[in-house]
Amino acid sequence: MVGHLDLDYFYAQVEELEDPSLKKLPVLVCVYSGRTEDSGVVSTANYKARELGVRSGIPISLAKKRLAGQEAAFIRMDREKYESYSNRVMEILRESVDIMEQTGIDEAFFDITKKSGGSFGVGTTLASAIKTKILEHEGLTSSVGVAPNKIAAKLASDFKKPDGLTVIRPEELAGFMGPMPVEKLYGIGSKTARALEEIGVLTVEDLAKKDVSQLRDVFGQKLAVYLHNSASGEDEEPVVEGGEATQISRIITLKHDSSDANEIMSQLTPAMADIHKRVVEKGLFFKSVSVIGILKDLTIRTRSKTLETPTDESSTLDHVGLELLTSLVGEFGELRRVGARVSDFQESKEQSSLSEFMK
Ligand code: DCP
Ligand code: MG
Ligand code: MG
Repeated sequence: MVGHLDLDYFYAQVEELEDPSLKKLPVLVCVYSGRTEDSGVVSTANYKARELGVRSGIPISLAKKRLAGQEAAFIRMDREKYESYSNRVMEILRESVDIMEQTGIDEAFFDITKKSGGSFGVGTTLASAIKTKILEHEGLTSSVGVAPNKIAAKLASDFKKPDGLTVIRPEELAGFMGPMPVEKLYGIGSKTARALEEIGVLTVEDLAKKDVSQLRDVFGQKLAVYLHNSASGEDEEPVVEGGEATQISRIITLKHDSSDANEIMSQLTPAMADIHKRVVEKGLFFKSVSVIGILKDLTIRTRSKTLETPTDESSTLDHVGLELLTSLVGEFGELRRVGARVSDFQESKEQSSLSEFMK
């Protein structure tokens, strides 16, 4: 049983959360390129803005045109802020499921086959509890799909947005996927969609009716098999722990609840060494360090620090870790569980400002 979770209008929702007065307005989170006052693109927009024709990827100048005469909020993108919300959300998800694979800043696949015991009823309850936990702890709404495989789970999370929960049982798979336009299938871009249209394929059902030999001439064997299988709801792709590394973290349960930073640190050190090993294996340099504390009432508290320059040194991880941990227990007292996380990766110490901007 596979789930897919995607946060709703993510960057804009974070901005609304931090300033609720924005909720009544169209909100646009923008990446300003700095050339002229309006040059740059809209990174995302809240649903009010979308109703007025503003969406991710359009130029800010076009968005201004579409919103002419309206009061609207144009906000500069603050990726670090969204990343810290994202990390906490992903931590909640990771703790609630069997396996979790993050695939973007606001989305992840998860496997709950064991946790649900294979029952879609239990799966529905689990998915709903995850949504509630994210809302209660981070104030964010998300949309979740649960299905027998990844392709269908992703379609399901997208099916009802915002704040949706769509569960597709195996016997509902064909009926759910069939009427969807083929572009909705993962990996089918506009070019493939056009080629499919030329052979009379518009919907997933049309595609499922073609057999591999009919598709092979146009797409080659490999893509033909993929297209046929995904349209038929056959997808055995497993959910793989980790996924795109936007962060590396470990959480441990303390031998007993403690507010003594040095004592907690001695238990956290092996987990930090493991994080460091994974960083070095992947050839990454991190710019942010966080310490996560889970209190006795199971609330999660985090302290993060952004470094001046990216590093892969374990000594930095250790001393920043201790500093953050000291501040965390100073404010919240006894911890039950504790974790560390590095994030904001760069592949080398000196990354050009251009590639930084493109990121
Ligand atoms: N994003 C971006 N540029 C894009 C698309 C997305 O910068 N062209 C960023 C901003 C989004 C975030 O990634 O908030 C997540 O992307 P989604 O596609 O999940 O879009 P949203 O979360 O904004 O909206 P939705 O409610 O449709 O998920
Ligand atoms: Mg989203
Ligand atoms: Mg997304």
